[in-house]
Amino acid sequence: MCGIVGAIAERNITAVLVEGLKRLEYRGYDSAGLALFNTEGALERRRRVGKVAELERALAGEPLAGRLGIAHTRWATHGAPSENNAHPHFSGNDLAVVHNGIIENHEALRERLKGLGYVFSSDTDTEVIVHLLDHKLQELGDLTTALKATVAELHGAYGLAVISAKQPDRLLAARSGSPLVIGLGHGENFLASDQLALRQVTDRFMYLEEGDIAEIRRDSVQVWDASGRPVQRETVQHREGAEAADKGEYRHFMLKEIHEQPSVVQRTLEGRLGQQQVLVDAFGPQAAELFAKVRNVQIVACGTSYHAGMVARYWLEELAGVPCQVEVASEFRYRKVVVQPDTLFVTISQSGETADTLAALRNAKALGYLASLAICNVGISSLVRESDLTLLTQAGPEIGVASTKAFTTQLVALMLLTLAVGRARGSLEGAVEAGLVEELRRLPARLGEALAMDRTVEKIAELFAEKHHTLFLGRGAQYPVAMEGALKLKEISYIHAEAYPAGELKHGPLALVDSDMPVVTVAPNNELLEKLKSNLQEVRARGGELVVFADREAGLDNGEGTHVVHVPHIADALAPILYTVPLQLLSYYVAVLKGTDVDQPRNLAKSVTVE
Ligand code: HGA
Repeated sequence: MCGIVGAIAERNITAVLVEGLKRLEYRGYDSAGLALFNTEGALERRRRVGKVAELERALAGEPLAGRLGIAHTRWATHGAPSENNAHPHFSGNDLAVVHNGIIENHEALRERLKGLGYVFSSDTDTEVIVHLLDHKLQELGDLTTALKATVAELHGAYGLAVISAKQPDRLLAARSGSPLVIGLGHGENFLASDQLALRQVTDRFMYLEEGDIAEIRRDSVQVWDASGRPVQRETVQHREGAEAADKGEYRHFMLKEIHEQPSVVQRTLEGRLGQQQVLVDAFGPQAAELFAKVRNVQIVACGTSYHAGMVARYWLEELAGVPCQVEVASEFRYRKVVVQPDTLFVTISQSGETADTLAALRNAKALGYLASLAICNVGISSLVRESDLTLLTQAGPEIGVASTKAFTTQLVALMLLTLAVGRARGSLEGAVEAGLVEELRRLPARLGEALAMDRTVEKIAELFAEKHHTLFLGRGAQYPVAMEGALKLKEISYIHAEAYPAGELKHGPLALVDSDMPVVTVAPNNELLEKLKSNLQEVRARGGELVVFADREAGLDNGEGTHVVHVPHIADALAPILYTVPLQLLSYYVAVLKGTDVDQPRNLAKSVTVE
């Protein structure tokens, strides 16, 4: 979602800010802007609706130079995506703020500030922050002290960056509910909402924690914690992953990330498999003891991660014999929940900053769960920090807004969880675990074979380019895979797509099937195949065009209106992971044919850090 970049240096930092914004572009946004303390000693800003390229064009026409500045990409929550609403927001001519998040008491603050004579020039919640800060600054005289007093009055979530022409020796930051990281340089320092934005200038980072306020100068950084005490935050050095913001030989990040799946799945398995069993300690030192007590599992997640959780429900009940419930976080967090004794609370999120999932975890803490486990792709995220146990997926930064490699690595992590819980409870036979461990070792190679279907799927995609609707069918653990397939197609090709458990077809959706509604089915070679074959007949009988992804041994072949794509053979339990790949490729190629913005689909954003 929104991105923040800031810098204080001895050189002109305009290019650093613009490059930082570009590196955050993948998160999705509607406008961008920056403000600099210019060479004449005044604050100046440029803002544009649309892509960072628009802002760059504006800067090319009217250049801006300075050694202290803040920049922002906005994904509107309060007020339309317009130039007036784009950040940075100013109070007078000498104070500027950029903000990620939502200020919940903005209406009350706005009324109060209007009463004090402030005139608002935007519809955003953010503008109350800058005027309140100005008011405090006039009262208290020092910018850092004024920021501390300001945040004490804000309700909601924020990551803030602040500069003032009155005290141009510092860049200030405040974090509550929205991540911020300081990038450490030599004689210069930086700030961003994601370290990716700063990989061009440093590999040393200091992550701010909830409630922290930071005063960043050219050659020093001072942090205060939520209680106002000065604290030292650890400096971490990241050596790998600088290349992640680069598409390499691929046309889109999404295609690159689809093709990375064999290697990131391999990385997710590394260090977690023994000879014949999953290494439970991978989940944390107390995991073995806790897992032995688990009598229920509650999974909470959003979007693609929710689909991963739905697959895990089939695995946990079938293989580990544990009752499992799965719910979307935005529902769970506002519902009165009855907690069964000894329930493990599992959250799944790529970024670990998903607002609804984080809120659900925070609520769950008071409800008496046995323990919380986060399955997450970002080790330094809030979700990880606030959970008792963690299993990190090793997908690396995911830039395409439509999640691909994060999903398959989440599935791998959830299979590891299933096996670990099953063994700890004594409900999974050693031989079954050993067999699946062996299959997991082979999984990266199988995924590589599935990627070799690339060209075949590209051809099949032509069937969809002119269609307006698509139905996805699956049975058992392939039903959530069908849901994920439908979500991908919706997200990037804007074709209306729905997923149904195949057995539900005749209870309603069959009425919609005609030549404008192709039907996509995932049909591995398991005991549900015969039933699925009858469902397919039902579609053919109504003139619907069928695309079936099936095991070679499934006994399904091409026919009139039926296109069968053979998927490499795999053990049933792992089929959901493998069958995801051709569905990702399908949505990708349909989107390419339709000419949509594959990596940054309209209206969507990566890492949904607002409610
Ligand atoms: N509420 C602010 C910032 C929005 C945001 O953080 N989006 O991710 C606005 O609407 O400008």
